[in-house]
Amino acid sequence: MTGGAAGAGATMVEGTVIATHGPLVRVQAGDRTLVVAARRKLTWEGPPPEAPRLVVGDRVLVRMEGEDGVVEVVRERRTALLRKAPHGRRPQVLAANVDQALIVFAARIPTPRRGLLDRFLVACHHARIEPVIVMNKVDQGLDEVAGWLAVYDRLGYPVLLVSARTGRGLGQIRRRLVDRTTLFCGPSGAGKSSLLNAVYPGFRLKVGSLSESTGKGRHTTTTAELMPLPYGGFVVDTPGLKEFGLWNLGRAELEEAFPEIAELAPDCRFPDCSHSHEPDCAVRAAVEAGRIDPGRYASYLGLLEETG
Ligand SMILES: Nc1nc2c(ncn2[C@@H]2O[C@H](COP(=O)(O)OP(=O)(O)O)[C@@H](O)[C@H]2O)c(=O)[nH]1
Ligand SMILES: [Mg+2]
Ligand SMILES: [Zn+2]
Repeated sequence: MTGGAAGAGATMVEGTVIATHGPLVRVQAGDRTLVVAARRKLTWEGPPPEAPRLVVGDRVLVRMEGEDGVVEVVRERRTALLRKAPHGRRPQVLAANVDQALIVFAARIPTPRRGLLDRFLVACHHARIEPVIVMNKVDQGLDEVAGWLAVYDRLGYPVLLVSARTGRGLGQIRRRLVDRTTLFCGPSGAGKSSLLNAVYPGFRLKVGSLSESTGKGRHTTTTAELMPLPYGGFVVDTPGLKEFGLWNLGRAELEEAFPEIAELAPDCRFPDCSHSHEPDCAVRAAVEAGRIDPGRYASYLGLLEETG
């Protein structure tokens, strides 16, 4: 680029933020990966975001002059995955524009926990991210989870039965990843890294490291990274599930995230029934009659205590 008037020779490039490093961000624009600065006063399209800081997944416009680029404009976020910061009063955005979450559990080891699954389904609902339940390690047998998988199937959640070890179901995962931004989440040891490596060996993620499975070790980063897929789309592997969501969760939103409860709520005696102790509660009646799964109801009651 030759000199001239300010701005001459500049081009605008659109891309996706795949990592942030302090003042620098890495942006994927087609086949190109750019490392650029972010302008201090960014222009945010759409309504002001809850946390106006660039995060992975943000769609941005970069002004390029030769090799140098500056992020100037951020597109409106379609979705924002929020988490409660450990001591903060403000939410942290973990990733923007995530389309779907693959919630990965192991069929037997480590023991899948209903409470975690339901918590994550609520977080997805809250963030308007489509959840997909992935039961990995089906080579270990399905005896322990068959019952509750049926519950989620009946509620309309997609449930995939897969095995990173035998390759079962990997085609279904691969098809779901194309051209979308997908978050992999689930407890440590469930096989997230194994599944990612199996669907795209180019990731070469470390599998089953002790520090990761014991939690506290080296894996203390809270910033996610987006990994571009060769067939279009991005995936993001995340640290533990407990880090997530339930920011500013109100009682009405909690109820909405449990379709089988929301459906019966109008039949309760009190319009503001919490379905925990009130008389003439249609939800409790349905639990007692076996029409609402007791595990789901237990998850609801647990989360009810976290609502503000
Ligand atoms: N039997 C079996 N083991 C698996 C499968 N997928 C992963 N594993 C094992 O489970 C352990 C944890 O896997 P990893 O991918 O690190 O889990 P992550 O913590 O969720 O990323 C490793 O020892 C893997 O070899 C599977 O489909 N079947
Ligand atoms: Mg992992
Ligand atoms: Zn009720």
